[in-house]
Amino acid sequence: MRSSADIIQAEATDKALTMPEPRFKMDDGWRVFHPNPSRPDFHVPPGSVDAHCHVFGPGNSFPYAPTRKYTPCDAPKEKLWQLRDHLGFARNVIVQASCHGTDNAALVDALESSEGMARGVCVLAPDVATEELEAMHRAGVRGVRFNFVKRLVDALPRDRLLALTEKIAPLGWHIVIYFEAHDLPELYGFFASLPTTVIVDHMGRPDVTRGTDAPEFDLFVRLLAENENIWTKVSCPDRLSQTGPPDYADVVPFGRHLVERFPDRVLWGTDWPHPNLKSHMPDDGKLVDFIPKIATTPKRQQQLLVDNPMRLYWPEEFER
Ligand code: 0GY
Repeated sequence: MRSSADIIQAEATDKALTMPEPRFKMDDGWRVFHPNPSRPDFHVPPGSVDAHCHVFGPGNSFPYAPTRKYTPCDAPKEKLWQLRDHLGFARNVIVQASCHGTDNAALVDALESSEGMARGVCVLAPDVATEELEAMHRAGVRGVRFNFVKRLVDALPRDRLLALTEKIAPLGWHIVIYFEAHDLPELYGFFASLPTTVIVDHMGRPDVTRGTDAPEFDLFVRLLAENENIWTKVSCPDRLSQTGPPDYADVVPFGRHLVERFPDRVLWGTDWPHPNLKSHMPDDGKLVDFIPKIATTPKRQQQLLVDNPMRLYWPEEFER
């Protein structure tokens, strides 16, 4: 007869066999996404799109890039689909995060298992082959991200970025740009020269303590006013706010200003699983409750959450 010690040992062995050791350990102090987000009070319109979110790994199947500047917790596609359903969204746009470098395998895997309900934005190496781009297009990739945030990446030189712009042209992809407000003066001319639709992440990351009439935000608004091909995501109050959750009150004037001024060039996303947040981990339900504060009428909400992202990512299904 087996003793209880033997049984415990056998169970431990079974567990070790079924649950391989994680190959990657998340960074010390890494904040894991909210385990149990609230159900939002705000009901998003039918067909809404979460137009900025990520998948991370799992690292054992989709290793994190050797060049990464952080190692996150795993945030697999199944969790993302659960969150989508819980919040009342229908679709996702998944953006390749810097921890996966230019290996878009986790992104493509998520797109392929989404039954057409997710599109993607990838990150490319300068020498990417045309066949690779075409395969990503078939999987649902519709854009490339140029990241200028120095703590996340060493940005490619501009001539390389322009060469990539030419490579994606035959596919009709757009460009997503991520930068911090203090770098905009230097990057302004480059952004204005991009020939595709261009989408700026997280409102160009304003310093919200400086108010909407500060010169930095003014410059950002000018970028959109002068370039009709440039859009922005009115996302990440959790990343920008100093007053904090659950209201993120200091971010409201920025989001509202952009939604009112450029109603057909704004997108919204959760930014799940919220990489690199230091102050707190947002409750995704409360982030959804932020939406009606910046898009204050049903018409604006429909544009922000359905019409604009559908026009860009699912034009074949958009019939307005
Ligand atoms: C950030 C936010 C993000 C990180 C990344 O590529 C990335 O690692 O995108 C984000 O997407 O919001 O500032 O760390």
